[in-house]
Order: sequence, then C-alpha cells, then structure tokens
Amino acid sequence: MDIKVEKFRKSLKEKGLDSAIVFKPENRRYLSKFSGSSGYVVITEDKNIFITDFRYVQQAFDECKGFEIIQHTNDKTIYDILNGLCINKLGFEDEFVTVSQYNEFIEKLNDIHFTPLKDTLNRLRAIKDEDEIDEIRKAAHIADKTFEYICSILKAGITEWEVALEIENFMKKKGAAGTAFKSIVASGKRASLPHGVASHKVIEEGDFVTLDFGCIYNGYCSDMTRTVVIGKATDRQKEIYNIVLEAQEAVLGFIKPGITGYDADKIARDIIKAKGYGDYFGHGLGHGVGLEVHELPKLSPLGKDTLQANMVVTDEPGIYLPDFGGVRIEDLIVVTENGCEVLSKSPKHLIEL
Ligand SMILES: [Mn+2]
Repeated sequence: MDIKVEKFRKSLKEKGLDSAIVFKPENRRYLSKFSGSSGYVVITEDKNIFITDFRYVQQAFDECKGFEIIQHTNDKTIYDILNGLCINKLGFEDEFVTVSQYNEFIEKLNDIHFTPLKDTLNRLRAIKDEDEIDEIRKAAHIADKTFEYICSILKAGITEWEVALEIENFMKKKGAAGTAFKSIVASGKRASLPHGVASHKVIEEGDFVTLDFGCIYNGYCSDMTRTVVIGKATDRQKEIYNIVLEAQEAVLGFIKPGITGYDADKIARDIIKAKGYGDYFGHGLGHGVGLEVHELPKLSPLGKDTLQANMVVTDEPGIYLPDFGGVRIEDLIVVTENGCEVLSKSPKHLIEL
C-alpha cells in the first residue's frame, strides 16, 4: 500500500472524515499516479477507488496500482457511485472545486456531508519521498543543461521570444514534458520586471538578462533563475549582482529543519536591506516545488511554516531597479537532516556573454 494514501487516510481520520474525493490533477496524481486529465480519486476507510470515464479506464488500470477502478457513465454517474458507498463525511478540496461543482455535489449527494479539506493534501505534498526528490533532481538537471546551452547562443540581436523558444525546445529534447511555467526572459530595463515573461524585445549589448525557467519531468517541476550580462558588466551591474549573490548564498548556509520560512527570508532580506536596496526586493524569498511549481511551504515575510527534511524549496532573492534592470538568482534545494542540498548546479558567478 502506498504510504502517501495511508498518510492521507490518517489525516482524514484526524479531521473526523471517513472519506474524501480528490479533483485536483496534482493531488490526484500524488495519490494514484494517474497522469491523465480526467478522473476522481475516492479514499474511504477501507477502499482506494479511482473513478474515470471510458477514455481513461485502461490508463487507470495501468497506472493506479492498489486502486479499484470504476467507470462512470450517463447511467452510473459519479453521484450514483458515491451514494452507493457507505460514507458519511466526504472531504473535498475547497480551494479547487468550483462553486458550480460544489452546488451540484450538494444537490446530488444523499446524506453525505461534503466537507472542506482545507490544506490537508498541500501539507502532505510539501514533504517529498526519495522517488519524488529523484524526479525533481532530474527536472533540475534538465534546467541546468538548458542554461548551459542558452549561454552558448545568447547574444545581442536575438529576441527574448527566440530565447524562450530555445529554452522550451531544448528542455523537451532532453525529455521534459513541457515547461513548468511560462519562461521568463527579461532583458535590459525589462529585467526590473520580476515576472517579465519573454517579449519580442531584441536583446542588446549591455543588457542584464534574467532567465527564469523550469520543466516538468514525470509530473515534477524544476525552477531556476540566472541573470547574465551581454558584454562587459558595468560597476553598477556588478554591485547589484554581488549583493543578490551574497544574499542567495547566505540562505544556503542557513537552511535546515526547524527554521521557519520567515527566518530564511529574513537572512536574505537583511543583507539586501543593509546595502540600501530593501525597497527593491519586493517578493518573498522562495516557495515549495513539486507536482506544482508553486506549492507549500512559503519562504517569505509571511512564512509561518517550519522547514522540515525532504521539503523542496527555492532560494531566489532579487533586486529590481526601475529604468535600470534587475537581478535574481534562484536555486532549487532540498532540505536535509542537517542542512540542505542544492539541486541547481549551474554556475552563479556573473557571466558576461
Ligand atoms: Mn521560483
């Protein structure tokens, strides 16, 4: 029996629920390994059920080991199936289910209390097992290879858009299913946009170029950022870059189980503040990464969660100066028993291309 399902069942019991239905694709995959795009995982006190339609039945049999597979049809709807189970309090993902789905379930379920799960699954997913870390490690490796390749083609005259296409193409050639998010290629003044997705701007001599990208490999995401300069860096560019690098590396030396997301963020923020750029680091330090590119825990001034071993998080401070440009450096890391392991291996010194 999969330990993930057992942990979920235990947390349902702790919440006074005897069952749950899972809609969200990432949660569904987490529990069942189903990689298709339609179906429900239903967990009861003694059953693991995967419910899907005709299109995905065979796939469910192949992928969802340890699950009873049930096909829903026009004559046997998801409501009929649920009403036929001996369940009373059915958890659902209130952060994901739409209002219209909610209304329909409430209307069509007989004597079953449809109860919010809140962040139950997100909390379980925050701590990875070794297999999950391996998939993320592979996704990070593809991103590293991609950065190396991009450095070989990046030059004045190419557009941000062309660079983003090269990133996507290269990652897929290396086995990725796709990008984990829209690639950020922000050059020159646009580098001051923390999330400046690639535009048709032509990259010019002297530009800072922020490259923030990642891929999905076997369902798991990677996320990394490097900032390079086209041509020789100015003293100002070097100054900003080195402050961000100092902040980013200080966090790596500090991350370990027991500290909070707030503590980690503060390490970087205090360094950037002390150099006078506190107002220009307007986002949190990082976030968890797994089946989704942004998941728990949060590393930010609002990060109350305590870091634990086997969490995978990013460390990505930045400084963004309007009308000048910006720098962000991001590594993907795993929290270990006594520190952290950096999964992103790309060089972090200021690269002048
Ligand atoms: Mn990130």
